[in-house]
Amino acid sequence: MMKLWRGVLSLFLVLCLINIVIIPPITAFAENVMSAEDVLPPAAHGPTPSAAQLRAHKEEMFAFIHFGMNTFTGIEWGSGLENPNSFTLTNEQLDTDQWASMFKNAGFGRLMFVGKHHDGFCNWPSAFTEHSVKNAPGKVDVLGRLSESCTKYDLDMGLYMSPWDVNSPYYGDSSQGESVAYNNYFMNQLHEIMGNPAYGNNGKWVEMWLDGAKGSNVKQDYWFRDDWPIPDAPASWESVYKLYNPEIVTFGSLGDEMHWIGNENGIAGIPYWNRINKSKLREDYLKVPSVEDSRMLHRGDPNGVDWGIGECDFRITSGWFAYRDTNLKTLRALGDIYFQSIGRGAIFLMNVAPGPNGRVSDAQEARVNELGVAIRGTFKTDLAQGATVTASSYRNNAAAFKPENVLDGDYDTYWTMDDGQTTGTIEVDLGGDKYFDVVSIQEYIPLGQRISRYTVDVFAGGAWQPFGIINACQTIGYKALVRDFPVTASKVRVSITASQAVPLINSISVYKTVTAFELPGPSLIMGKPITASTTQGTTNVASRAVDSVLSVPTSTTSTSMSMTTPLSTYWGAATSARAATLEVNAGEPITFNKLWLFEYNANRITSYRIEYRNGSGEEWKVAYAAGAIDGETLAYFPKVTGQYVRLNILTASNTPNISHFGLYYEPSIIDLSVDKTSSSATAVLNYSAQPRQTDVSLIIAQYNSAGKLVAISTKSIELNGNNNETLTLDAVNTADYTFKAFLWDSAYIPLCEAATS
Ligand code: FUL
Repeated sequence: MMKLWRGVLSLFLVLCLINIVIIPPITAFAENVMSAEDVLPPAAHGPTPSAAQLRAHKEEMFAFIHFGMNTFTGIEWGSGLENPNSFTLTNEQLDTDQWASMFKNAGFGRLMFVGKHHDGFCNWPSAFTEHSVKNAPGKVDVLGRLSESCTKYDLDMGLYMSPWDVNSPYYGDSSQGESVAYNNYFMNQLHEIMGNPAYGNNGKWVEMWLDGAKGSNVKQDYWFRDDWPIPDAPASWESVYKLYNPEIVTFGSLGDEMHWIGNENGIAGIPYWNRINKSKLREDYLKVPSVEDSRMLHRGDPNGVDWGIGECDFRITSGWFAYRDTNLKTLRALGDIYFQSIGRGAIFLMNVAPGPNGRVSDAQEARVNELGVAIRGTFKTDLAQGATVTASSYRNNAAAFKPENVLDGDYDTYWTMDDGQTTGTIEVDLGGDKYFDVVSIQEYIPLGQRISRYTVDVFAGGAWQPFGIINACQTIGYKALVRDFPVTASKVRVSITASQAVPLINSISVYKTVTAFELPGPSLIMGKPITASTTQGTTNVASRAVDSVLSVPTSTTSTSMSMTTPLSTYWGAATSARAATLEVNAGEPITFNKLWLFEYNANRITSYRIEYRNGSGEEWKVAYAAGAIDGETLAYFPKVTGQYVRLNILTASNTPNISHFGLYYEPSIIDLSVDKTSSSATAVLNYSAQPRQTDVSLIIAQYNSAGKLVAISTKSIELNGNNNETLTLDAVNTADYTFKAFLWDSAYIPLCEAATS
């Protein structure tokens, strides 16, 4: 909490503001017919994860670090001809503690580090090549230093080694037959790393990451695994890394324990099965990989005979290496990836790229920290705790398989039914209205993945209503995070409608996301008549600014691998314009207190206002005013009502364009007011509707007539019911001073603000 406070305060200053079982009737009298020991668990169905795979599932968040020669030369794929002198890093500069602690604090369990990339330059002093840090001026053993830090912060380590090596003279050299030379070189390097206790977390590695990229027209066989692709090869890479780490898993695109997800956008398919067919992928690899194979990697295979885990890799910026520290993904974009990877039963694998100074840039580090705060904030309070659970039936009425097991926090206890029963419902009574937008469900995969269709409903406003627009409720697997717009409901029901064998569910939880992860809901001005003061051409017309529901569900039937990009259409002003208005007639007065804006090209608009009025001849009133949009802005303000609303873009550094202009009303928001007396000022916060499970900070600040901050007072609050809060600040002087009150959520997103006039 202290940390949060410090964060809030510093950000503030920087910004310069400034068990009761309800047994269903059929089973009500049947408890104890058989004791737990008499009733056997269901037999495993299909493939099951190994212990090492289960460990990977449970870690959920993996980090990637690309750092190497490319960091210094500013390219993505090096030529292998680079001079080691270009690698100017010094031991003093390198801050691997920053890398490791940043990821650990944000909740990552594993860090994948690039030992060597396609250019072959080794991040450790390899005895087998001259193309390594040993010949760079600083002679920094980056791998060694990172290993120390991962050991210190206890972060599991995975080793990325590019099979494709454009520097090595052995690569493609078949003079000894079967490309022996390169395979020996690669294995020597693996011995060098894996056999050295100075490398790895406490000398151990949990994953070997073998990148599938290979240049065209290169002929080089890889002795990947004992049984594949050359079963009678004299040795295999696998035999080396397993020698030192028997539990290690392999990442590859060829039906390995861990596999590529089929894109580099961090997104698993719908449905997504943790089942694949190794033999099919391997067979095709030797021919031409087919679209079918990519689809198998993206969605798994419901009939797959091997357990496989997709890693959804993506970059936090636009490059794998640091040369482009641009297009830093917004917190919301990271949240969407989180829900489309972990929320579909796959792994979130995010790359961060430290710069040539050996540090992750402040901007990237701040974003990783925010991500950690947002995830912790979202999953901190399970609203299903203390709920009562009932199910349509449970296995032989044995307590060992009772519905309450889904709430007990024990991974290895689950609710299941009798063998052969492939449909059924489980209902969680939250004991009163709760406000939430995520239902998390886990299938007990140690006995195999089974469920292929289900629905989630919530009891809201006296009726059952469908819930879950994003995950389309097909598979569950390790975890399904079913999302929808925030709802107030008292019960959650999961109905399994199709399953390959009797379903097993070990957890159901209910959460309210922090603001930064919320789905915005349909905007009040979506599809309404809109006019722009200026438009570029006939395509990027004003209506495109109000045409999207954000994060619309992906089609469940499409065979396309690409994701919908709901923000890909936009309104654009005429090229020379640096100011513009977008005016909407909502048809009737609308009340709104929340704004969501996305620029199509980030960082162009430098100041704007949201204005409203009721009659077309009335003066415009300001609902909200701000500076740069910074790509995306989510803002809350005291509610206003008007039939006409407009986005008034006052200044821009380049042609403004907007891909989403949305206005919303959120009843749980908060009325914030601030009043001053002769010696103090008081901020009063009222929140009278649904509870929001969000840690927030109430802040009151005093400014002198020059706008300089002279006093500040803060209070940490949990918004968890109908309530109000008061915060008083002893004023420095109240004559011509102004006061502002702010409410910020735990990810430092401003929820609302009020000012004395
Ligand atoms: C790709 C490589 O070509 C990229 O440079 C990066 O390493 C990524 C993780 O895998 O195949």
